[in-house]
This record gives sequence, C-alpha cells and structure tokens, in this order.
Amino acid sequence: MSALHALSTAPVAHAGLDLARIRADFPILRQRVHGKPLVYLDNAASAQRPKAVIDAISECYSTYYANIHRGVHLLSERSTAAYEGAREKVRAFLNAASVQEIIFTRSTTESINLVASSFGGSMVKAGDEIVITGMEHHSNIVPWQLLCERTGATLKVVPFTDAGELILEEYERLLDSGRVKLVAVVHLSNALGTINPVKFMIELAHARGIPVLVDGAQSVPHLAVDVRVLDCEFYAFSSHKLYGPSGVGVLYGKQALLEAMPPYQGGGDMIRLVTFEKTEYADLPNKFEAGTPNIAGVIGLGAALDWLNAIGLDAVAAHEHELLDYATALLQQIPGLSIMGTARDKAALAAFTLQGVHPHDIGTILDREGVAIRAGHHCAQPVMQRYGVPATARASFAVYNTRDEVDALVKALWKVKELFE
Ligand code: C6P
Repeated sequence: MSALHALSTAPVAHAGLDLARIRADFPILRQRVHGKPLVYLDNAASAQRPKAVIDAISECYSTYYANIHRGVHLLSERSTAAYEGAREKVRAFLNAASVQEIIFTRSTTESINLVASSFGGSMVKAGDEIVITGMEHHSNIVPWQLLCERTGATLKVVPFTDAGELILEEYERLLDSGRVKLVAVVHLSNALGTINPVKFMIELAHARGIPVLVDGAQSVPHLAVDVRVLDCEFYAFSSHKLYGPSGVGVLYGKQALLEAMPPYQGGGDMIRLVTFEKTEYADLPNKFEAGTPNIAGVIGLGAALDWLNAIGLDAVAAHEHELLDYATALLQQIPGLSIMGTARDKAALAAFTLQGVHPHDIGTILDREGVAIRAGHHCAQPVMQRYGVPATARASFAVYNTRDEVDALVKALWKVKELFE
C-alpha cells in the first residue's frame, strides 16, 4: 500500500483546470456520507448538476414557466424563447446544420426507440439486416430486436477483442451482405470505456449507402462531438450524463431523413391541421415532439451546455485522461484486480473485477468509505457474457473529480482486499 501512496502527491489542479472552483459549483459534492467526504465516481450512470443548472430550473419555475408554443401571453412567450434557445445551444454543441435537426426526447433510450420505430418501421423489411456491436448498452440492442421481431429483419453483431476493440474486418464483412439497412454503434462504451472509431465506421457504411446511428450517451460529456464531421445520420444522447437534468434526451437527425420519416407519437404540438379524415403534421422538429415536453428540463440542459462550454471540452478531456491514466496505474498494482477494457483509445472509466470478491461487495464496502461507484452488469449483459463474468465494479469520472479522489478509491480497494484475505 505504501508504494501506491508514494504516487499520490500530485496537486489538485490538472490540465489547466481550476478544480476547486469547478467543485464549488456542485453543492452536492460538499457532503459527507457515512462520516467520510463524498467521492462521487458513478458519473457514467448519472453525473451531478452545477448550481447554474439548478438555478436555471428554479428561475424558470419561479418567474416565467408556462406551456410553450401555445399561449399568446407573456409567460408562454418567455418559456418558448428559453426552450427554443436551448435547442439552438444543442445545435451549436453538436455543430448541426439546423435547429430542425434537433429533437428533444426523454433520454438516449427514447431517442433510439424513436429511430427504431419511425425509421425502422417505415424503411426496414423482412430479410433486411441491422448491424450493432457486441459492446452495446441494452438501449441500443432491445429496440432493434423489437424491430426485427416486428419486421422479420435480422440483427447482426460486430464482435470485439479481449482488449475491448471492435474487429473492423468483421464489421466490413457484415456490411458487405447487401442487406444492411442501418448500423447502430456506441461511441464510448459504458462497460469498457472504449472509444470506437465511429468516423471510420461511418465512412465504411456510407461507401455502401448504409445510414448510421451513433449512441452518444457516454461520449458527449467527455469528447467534443461534431455531427457534420462525423457525418452520421443520427446521434443520440441524454442530458443527465452531461451535467443537465434527467428526463431530457436529444436525437440529432439529418434533416432529409427526418422529413422522410413518419411521426413517432401522435398528439398536441406535432400537427398543423387535424380533421377526422386526415391530419397534417407540423414541420421539423415539432413533428417528433408530441405533447408537452420537459420544458424546465430542456432549459436546464441549455444551462448545462453554457457551463460546460465555459470550461471547454478539450480541457475536460485532457483532465479526465490524466485521471484515467493515474487511476489505471494504481489499480494495476492491486494483486488480483483485472481491468476489463484496455483499448488503446479509451476514456472516462475503469471497470474491473477483484479475485474472490463479488463486485457488489466491492461497491458496498467502498460506499462505507464514502466512495460511490457502480457494481453490476451496467445494462450491457452481452459484454459480461463476452468475458464470462456476472458483473464488474466501475469507477467513472467527471470533470470535477480529482487525483485525491482516485487515491480514496484505491485506498478503499486495498481495504476490501484486507477484509477478504
Ligand atoms: N448507461 C450506465 O450506468 P438513458 O438511460 O436513456 O439515459 O441512457 C441509456 C444509455 C444508452 N447508451 C449508453 C452507452 C449508456 O451508457 C446508457 C446509460 C448508464 O452505464 C445507466 S444504465
């Protein structure tokens, strides 16, 4: 243990970030749990919110909340302006060409279901194929399975190596069947930390005329994403992993495709004219936003993007990269600990098993030390099956985490070892 802690003398600020100031923005981080300072390393499940986001939501409800797109009164106009202002912030964040390409949903999960239902329901037929990868979250598996059951299409899966890297020769082989209607691939794996070469994968798919959906749930908090550089057809993410409120998701879609797709749900706000004979749908993006949305939540996401942009994703990525390298070096020194996911291009999280200790026991003991991690299958059971383990422990980082917190994690893990020896 002492050798490890000789490494733990680094200062608090890294990659040019003022971590003390960043941490001061998060009221929740100031607390103690079980008498110990909270070390929050469960950011891949859901990150925490800065005060700017909490204040934006509170201000909305305290001063100008009303339903949007409907009222001629002042509060409705203000709410509509703030809601549509957040859409413009998301457009700029992704560098999409137009706000018509930004659809607000409930979550990544709903964004993917929207595409599976609307694009899939109208453009996928019996005999077609959908290509996903072996490292998808259940949210990017089950909607496609449901689509395949409905249509008679087949799901094809790109395998990955022991290190957690996709086997791209296999990917190309699957694309060459002539039957693939869509590729759906995770950008950053929540179970392994692998950053997939999505730009290259999109080029390979486009060379065969195949559209691509990218699951960006884990990538947007950690790397700058430009949908026009990627040239993906769809990009999905959730606000709650990006320092914004839960209950809000985003689907980016290329305008021409979104225009060709039928609505996902019917209801208010997605129509131009309704008669009992026929309904005319609203233009994008409203066509895909039926019913009253999470107005304050979307405004909160806009505030989260302002907060994150002020730091800059490049600085965030550099800091988190340093943290991951530091954590990996310390974790590797613990006998019996195996890191799952050792891809060359990796970010944001370390998933591991410890010989002789169930991951849930690791999580419970760490919690008593104030360290919050996730233990389980991380909604990626096929990844667990690939490695023959029921579960892993996972420490996942955010911009506010420090080296001292990595030290606390490692110290607590040594305690776990002592308890089980
Ligand atoms: N992963 C985790 O602990 P929702 O629940 O819709 O906001 O996000 C779903 C989702 C989709 N894709 C990936 C790659 C994800 O990581 C997640 C959410 C969390 O890893 C909760 S299971």
